[in-house]
Amino acid sequence: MEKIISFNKIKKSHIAFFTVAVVLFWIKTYVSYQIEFKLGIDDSLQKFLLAINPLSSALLFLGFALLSKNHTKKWLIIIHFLLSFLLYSNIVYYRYFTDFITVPDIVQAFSNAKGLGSSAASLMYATDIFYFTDTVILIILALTVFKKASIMKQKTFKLVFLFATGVFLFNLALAEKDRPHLLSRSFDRNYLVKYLGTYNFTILDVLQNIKLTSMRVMASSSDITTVENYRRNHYSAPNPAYFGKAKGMNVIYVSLESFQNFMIDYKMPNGQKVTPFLDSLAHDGSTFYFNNFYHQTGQGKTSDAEFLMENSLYPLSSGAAFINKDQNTYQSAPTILHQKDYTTAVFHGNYKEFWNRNVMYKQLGYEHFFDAAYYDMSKGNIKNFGMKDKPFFQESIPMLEGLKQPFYTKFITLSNHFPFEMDPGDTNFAAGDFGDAIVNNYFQSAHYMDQALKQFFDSLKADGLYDKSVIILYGDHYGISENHAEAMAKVLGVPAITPVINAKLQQVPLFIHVPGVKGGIQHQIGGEVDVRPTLLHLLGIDTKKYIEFGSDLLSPQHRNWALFRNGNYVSSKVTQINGRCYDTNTGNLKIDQTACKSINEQVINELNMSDKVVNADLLRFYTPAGFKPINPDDYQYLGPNKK
Ligand code: GP9
Ligand code: MN
Repeated sequence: MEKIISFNKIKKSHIAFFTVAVVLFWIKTYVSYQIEFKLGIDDSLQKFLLAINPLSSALLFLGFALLSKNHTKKWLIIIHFLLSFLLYSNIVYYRYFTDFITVPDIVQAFSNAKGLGSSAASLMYATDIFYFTDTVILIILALTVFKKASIMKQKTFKLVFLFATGVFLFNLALAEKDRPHLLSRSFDRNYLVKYLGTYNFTILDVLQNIKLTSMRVMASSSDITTVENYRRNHYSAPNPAYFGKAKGMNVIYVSLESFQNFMIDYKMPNGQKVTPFLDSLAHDGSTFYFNNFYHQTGQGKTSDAEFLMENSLYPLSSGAAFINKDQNTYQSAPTILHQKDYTTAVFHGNYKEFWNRNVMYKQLGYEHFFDAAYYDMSKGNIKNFGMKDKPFFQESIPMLEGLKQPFYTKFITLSNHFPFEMDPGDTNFAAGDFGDAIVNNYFQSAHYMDQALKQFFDSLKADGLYDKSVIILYGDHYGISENHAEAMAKVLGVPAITPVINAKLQQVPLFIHVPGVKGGIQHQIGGEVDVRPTLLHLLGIDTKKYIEFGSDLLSPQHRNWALFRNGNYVSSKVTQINGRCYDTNTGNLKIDQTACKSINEQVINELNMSDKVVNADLLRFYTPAGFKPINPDDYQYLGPNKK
């Protein structure tokens, strides 16, 4: 009898309904942490933090529903759904990017809406319905068991809120203890989520964005002085053997979509080479092939690689500079060369709004942007985001030939893009057999891209441009994310992907061909930020007066390490990953963990300096001697029919 009475009481209590909502949400979030995200949980404190952080968020956010006296249930369900939606969006995003969504990403999603559909769909599974079942359960409970739940007192809300804040502060204190400066040095989103949870991470991210906006407003011309001094002390003087060897030549950049360095010289189990053309460049002796070269991109992917190569500045720690910093002042390579009478142009078989390129390219000083409007985008020619590489190069050649020389141009390929699918008839190269469809496809699409590149080079040789142009090919970023570690271990023939192997998988190939200059395989360690000084020095332009962060790869003073956007780094001796120090060659943890300290300090300093320049738009206070500040309105990308 007593039991029935108390159950009747519970049915009428909003706080009981609230508790059910919190518990369901807590369990779901915790389960998602276990199955969807690879957060690298190392010890029992971290396990504990991971278990309580979804509780503190559930209490806090769902607690707001208790503010509404008359519609508590309705608000609980709405907030529950919105949080579930945020969680699920993060899950889908993580499956591809191994990263979490940030505020700038949401802005990006709107600007990149075209073409994202098929990518996103291939990351969603029928079983994902699980992430919304608890919301459905809540709706059913609200209409049945808790139909008559009565109004709750304000006092209860205050208590819940106090309790939630208490749990959160406890969570934060433990996290700070385990990982000091967690909030102040938020380079790595993985950490923030591991310690504070996905929802609190989103709140932090919103605050961070407000901070960044105010940084620009507060900055003054004196801030650039520190950067100038830093720059002066970190300049790698050009190598006299190469300085000016490409003076007056054309420049042709090719961005190789998602192309990783392990593919060079890779042979399928049947002995077939995947990229025979690129392999031949690596060994022809007249092309520089950098085989210890790393991508340094963040969430801006292809556009971050462009940003690094063109400005020698690091991309943003969150979001894409192409979208969030499109009004900054830049002194980019195309602008520098345009002021030396180069024609500047980009070729890309996708719509010009993608990655906000149509706005950003004006800031970077590009005169021409040959986007989708210039290509035959009919069905057979496109896949994924846009043009297939073969028709793309074929149709580009006459447009390239039409440019006044010397020119500085960039070609952005697309076929080797996630999920790496090919249309029937586009390749006869057999897919891999590594037990993972994405990884298997990767070999086919890379092979197709390789053939397209060969065809492009053949055309350049036929029309004589090959002998008058510096050609730079680079992989923009990884193609196969950490989520495919099992298959990648098979691909590489190793028992497992260790942290150091994973770091080395961030290597992308870099090729530089300079007519008349002997090349060869180059082992020095570098990253995308280093390409601009390397190129400008080859073209005979000293970079001393420019604010840039790269170190000329061919300079005898080259620093020989590469940092990643999250603060990890690789040097010839040590590799630092998430605060741990490894031996680069053996892959083992160093017994002496302080061995990583000295380069780590340089890395932190370097990222801080670059972030200052980009976040506070400091180049607006600095004009290199002889450089004319650009006016973006000088450029208009109106399409082939309007001039
Ligand atoms: C789209 C292309 C691909 O235009 O640059 O972008 P990604 O997804 O690799 O950043
Ligand atoms: Mn890309």
